[in-house]
Amino acid sequence: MTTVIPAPVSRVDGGGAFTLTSTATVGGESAVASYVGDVLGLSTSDAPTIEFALGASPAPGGCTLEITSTGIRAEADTAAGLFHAAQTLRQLLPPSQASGITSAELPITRIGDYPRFAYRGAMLDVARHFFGVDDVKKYIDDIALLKLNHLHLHLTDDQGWRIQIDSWPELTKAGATTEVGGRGGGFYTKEQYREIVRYAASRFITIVPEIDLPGHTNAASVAYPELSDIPVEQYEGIEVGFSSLAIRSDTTYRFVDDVIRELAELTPGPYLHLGGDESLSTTDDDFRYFIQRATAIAATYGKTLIGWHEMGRSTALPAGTIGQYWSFTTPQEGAAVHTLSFVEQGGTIIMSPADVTYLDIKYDASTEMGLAWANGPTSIADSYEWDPAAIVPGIGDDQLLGVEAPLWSETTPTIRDVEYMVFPRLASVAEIAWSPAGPRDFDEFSRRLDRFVDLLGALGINHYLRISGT
Ligand code: TNX
Repeated sequence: MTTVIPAPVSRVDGGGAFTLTSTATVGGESAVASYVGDVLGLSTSDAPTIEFALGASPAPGGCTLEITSTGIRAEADTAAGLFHAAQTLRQLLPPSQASGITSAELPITRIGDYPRFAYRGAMLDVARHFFGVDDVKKYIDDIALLKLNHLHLHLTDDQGWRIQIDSWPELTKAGATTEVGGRGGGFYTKEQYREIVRYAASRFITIVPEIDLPGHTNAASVAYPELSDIPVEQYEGIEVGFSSLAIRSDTTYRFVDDVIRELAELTPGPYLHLGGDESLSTTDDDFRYFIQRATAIAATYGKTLIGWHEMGRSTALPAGTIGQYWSFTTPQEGAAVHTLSFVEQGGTIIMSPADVTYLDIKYDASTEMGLAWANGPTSIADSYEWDPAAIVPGIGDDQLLGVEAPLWSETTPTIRDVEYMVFPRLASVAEIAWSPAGPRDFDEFSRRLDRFVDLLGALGINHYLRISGT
């Protein structure tokens, strides 16, 4: 019996229990030991009860967690692996002990674990509604529980531009004061953005920034009308696909160059996301011209580029550009071909099928927030019963970098609203990203989910109601 999400690769229980008390100590790898000490309210020591030891991993990115009658020992070849073992430990504790140990019984057990995919992500849309630094930090803490290791920030869209760019200062003036529903918007200064990146790194999470181009650019054109061929106005609605840049203007490429250069400087991680989705007001010729020119500029800043799958319409992508698939578990027109195009150009794929991973889709017809377009509603069972390697013929585990669950924020003005739509559904996607390939037993999963929901409650993470039991 395992209570952990994502399900570990192997678990062997020894029978009996180990009791952890408030006098227990934590030690070993210092970043992880002090994190666990903070979370569980325990002090650190050189002869600890809970030891995080750098050593061997069962497989890349993996860890071992052993609970014996005398103590707890995690071993991994990276600090990230130890951090993920710490998340397993947090989930094994009774939820009442999750933010401070008084006395907790733990099963004697040995868990050997490693991820199926290297990239396990969540996306937060901070453009349709803006979320401040503290909200994003809370979200980072939330998703770390599930061993996710990437947070994609959708930083720009028609409704707002959210990141300071020194060479184009109007972007965060006229371009940032709007959001859906008209509550005022906002943006991150460079220092605030760096703080988010640092905080994420302390949770072994890489920030993946997205500047969505050439569609989804109304806010940029409000700030700099010369970026658009047509006059634009501030926009606080939720339609998609109406905006585009001035594709044949050199000013547009000076803008792309400046923005990407400044963003690359803020980004220690390997990836920059350039969007490319739903450019419905850009002709096919213009789209290919733009993608070729913009990605060539972006590639000069030394990062691996990511694009939504439509970017695969271009056959001139920089080598290794990653495609993010957002069509359905049964691909819609063109989606499979565009996705395969990235692989043909030396890239890999991140799977975000909208009908199972979009966290802004309603859970059921009675969910007050959320959209319903992607074959919605999307129940927790729907989000659990699919396989990323069985969607696009020719895209199997070897072509997949990983899996990501996006939260688009048109209907979620606050981070509590975001949490409600995300939890517990993100647990399904996290298990698909981490645990070995199916078959998946939803009844068994939902028993683990009950306990996970109790943990969410204990940690003050807002969530949709439990789905089984009482
Ligand atoms: C589609 S799928 C979008 C977003 C919307 C979302 C709403 C994709 C890459 N783009 O612009 O916010 O649907 O669910």
